[in-house]
Amino acid sequence: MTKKNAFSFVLSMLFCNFTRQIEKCMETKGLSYLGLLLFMLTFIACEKEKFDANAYNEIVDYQFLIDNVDRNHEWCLTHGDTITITNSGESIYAVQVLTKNPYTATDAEIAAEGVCFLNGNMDGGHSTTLAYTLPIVQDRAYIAALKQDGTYIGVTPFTFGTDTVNLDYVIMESGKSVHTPQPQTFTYLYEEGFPLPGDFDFNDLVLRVSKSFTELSYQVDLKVTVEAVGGNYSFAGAILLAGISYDDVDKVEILEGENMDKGYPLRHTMIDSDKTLLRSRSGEPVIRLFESGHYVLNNQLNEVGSVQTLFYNTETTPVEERSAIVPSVSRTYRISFKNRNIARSLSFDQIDPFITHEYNGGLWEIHTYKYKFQETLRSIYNGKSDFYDNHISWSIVVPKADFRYAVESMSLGTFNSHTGVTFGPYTSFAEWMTDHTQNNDWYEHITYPQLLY
Ligand SMILES: [Ca+2]
Repeated sequence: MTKKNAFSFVLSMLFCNFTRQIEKCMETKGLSYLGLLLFMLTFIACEKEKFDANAYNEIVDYQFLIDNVDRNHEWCLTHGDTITITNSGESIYAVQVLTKNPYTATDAEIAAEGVCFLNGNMDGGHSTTLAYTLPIVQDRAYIAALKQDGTYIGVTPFTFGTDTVNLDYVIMESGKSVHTPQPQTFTYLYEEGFPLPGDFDFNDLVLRVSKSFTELSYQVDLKVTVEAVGGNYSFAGAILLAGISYDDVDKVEILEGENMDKGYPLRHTMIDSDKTLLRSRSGEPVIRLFESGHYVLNNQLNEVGSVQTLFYNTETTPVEERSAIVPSVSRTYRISFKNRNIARSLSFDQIDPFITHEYNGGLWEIHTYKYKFQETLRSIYNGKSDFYDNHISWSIVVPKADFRYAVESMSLGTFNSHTGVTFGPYTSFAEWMTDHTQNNDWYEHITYPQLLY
């Protein structure tokens, strides 16, 4: 029995839904003294026929691959703000917030964009307020001014936190040509099985989400790409737009015309609707992505008529009947809001892709850490989400479009406080875990590229 299986076993004890097999577990290789201690704790919990939150959290702590996780960790690699941009001239048609200077950098991204419009402000000029999100290590960004035909007039830098910039009073840097900025794109990593601890390789689902703007100021496009599915559990996927009312959305269209899981032939058990726009339990919009992550990447059923749950795009040398390399799958969801201010203020902070899966007779949701305890489609916790409040996340949001995730079963980075040894493709990930104020750019520093997909 592997360490992972041993702990799944212990967790099963914790949830008191199987016959006890103590002798078998005592013989388990790899179950350490602490594991046994935790096992006894859970055994006691089972004797009381109730869930022991302390024992559960000790097991999660033990199974997580890094000692001494910072108790104040919020798993956050970005910061966001709004900025108001004004000008009195007629030549500027649109403004953008860019992550870098497109005259010099080849990889600038558009973090926000708005058409200037008359707002009745004091000097009769134009004013627009945009929400943007940057990597937490980045304090400087750029405002770009554009003509109606989309060509760049110039850019000016600003410091994160600036309230207002009047383009009449700044020097705009310009040049002959720009490297065309791309829509800002984040990578979302998921560990399967919550509330069970897994191997925390964070590749059980890998999504890329980019946000862009259309000519019509009340629309936002979210391009979603399923890059990898490196897990065994079946799960469905959706996106919660947090802090927005369902009633503020007019419609959501898929530009490619069909769902990611087009033709899914089995019964929908996780998200029991075919509609693209759903309403959360608390009245927020939810975009349905797919019923089966595995089916998105391989729509051929196996001989017995079920979805093939191989590891997709997490093993560089595929093993037959275990893993495969397949093309990623993308769809663009065009969200039409009823109010353009909501469209322009939609930030990455409010975009919460989540997965839902069956466990212990219920349907659980795995959200980004900020929304860990959201009960978007169903009630799960019955008011007891505190039981699971252990500062461990089953999801990481990386503010990088081409972030390289770990290969199958490999942690992003580990740290053992007894030996002082760090290991993994991103050793500074482990250091970030032990102190959330340090190494907030760990994803930019690859230690062992051979451990990455
Ligand atoms: Ca995995």
